[in-house]
Order: sequence, then C-alpha cells, then structure tokens
Amino acid sequence: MSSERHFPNIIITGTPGCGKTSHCEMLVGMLAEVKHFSISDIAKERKCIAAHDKLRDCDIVDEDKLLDEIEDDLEEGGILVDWHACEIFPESLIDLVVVLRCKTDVIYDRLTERGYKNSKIQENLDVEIMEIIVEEARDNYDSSIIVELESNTMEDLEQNCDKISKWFYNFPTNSEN
Ligand code: DAT
Repeated sequence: MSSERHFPNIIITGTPGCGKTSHCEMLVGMLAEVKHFSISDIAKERKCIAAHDKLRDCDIVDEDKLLDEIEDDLEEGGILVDWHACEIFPESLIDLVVVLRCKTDVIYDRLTERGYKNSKIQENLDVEIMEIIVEEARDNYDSSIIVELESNTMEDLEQNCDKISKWFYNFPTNSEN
C-alpha cells in the first residue's frame, strides 16, 4: 500500500458476467472521488489492441502499452480498475483487489443473455470453477489486499459496494479488508 496516494486504487476483477461493471458503476455513484477505468474500453480508445483472437472472439490487449497509458492516473489514485485480469498492474500501484465470485448457474444465465456462444460460456464457467482469477490475484498481490465477494444478487451488489466504499474512505489507515 502506498502512503503517497490520497485515494486508493482498487481492482474489481472476476469472470466475465460476475458484475465488475455493475459494481464500478454503483461505486461511481457513491464515491465522488473515483474514476471508473474499464480496461477493455480504454484499450480500444487508446489503441492498445494488439490482435483479435478469432477462436475466442476477444481482443488481445497490448498490456505494456496499456499500462503506459494509465500509469500516471494510477499514480494519482482514486481509480477503479474494471477488468477480468489483474496481473499487469504493479503491486505498488494497487491498494485493494476485489475478486467477485458467482455461482456457475448465475454466470451461465448472464452470459447467455449477453449472447455469448456456448464454447465461450463454457470457457468462462471453467475460469470460475477453477478459481483462475483468484489464483492470479494471489500470485501477484499480498493476501492482505485481496478480498473475495459474492455477486449473485442485487443485495450482494449493494452490500459489496457499501463495504468497498467504507474501505475507500478509511484509506490509508485501514489495512483490513
Ligand atoms: P462484468 O462486468 O463482470 O462482465 P456486468 O456488471 O456487466 O458483469 O454484469 C452482467 C449482468 O449481470 C448485467 O446484466 C448486470 C447483472 N448483474 C451483475 N451483478 C449482479 C448482481 N450482483 N446481482 C444481480 N445482477 C447482477
């Protein structure tokens, strides 16, 4: 955790469909000081797409370029990073990593509604079942800054955002998740 930043940087991560964007949007409404950085949007806007993976039907982000683009903002603080991966962001610039967790039937329904094809839904269900994103967080950040939160219901969403906003305002004195 850095004592230089006035406001913390928080990664909101998790399997696609788990509610990252919904959490960030609710938090933006609750916390006047935060900026929502949707990494997939920023990568497109700032031309950080290295290629398109046809098989998986997803963009491959040039992670070094992307990090160069947003590093100054992260140094200032108050950023909500919204992405399904977390490892590219240096630990020195991150104060909290929230990994959203979802029941597989809930993710299945959300991704079906989004129009994903079956193979892409299955791939994402595997990511959730195998806890790939939690493992990635554990491999890259101190366990004291990682928190897993359930995101199955609207009640979960509201409670999670309450927790995160309390933590946000207690920063930097609060090292507890
Ligand atoms: P992500 O950004 O992780 O891909 P999202 O925020 O776009 O996910 O959410 C996908 C859909 O699920 C969207 O229709 C909103 C809904 N949703 C997200 N979190 C939820 C929650 N905790 N309870 C109910 N619906 C939720």
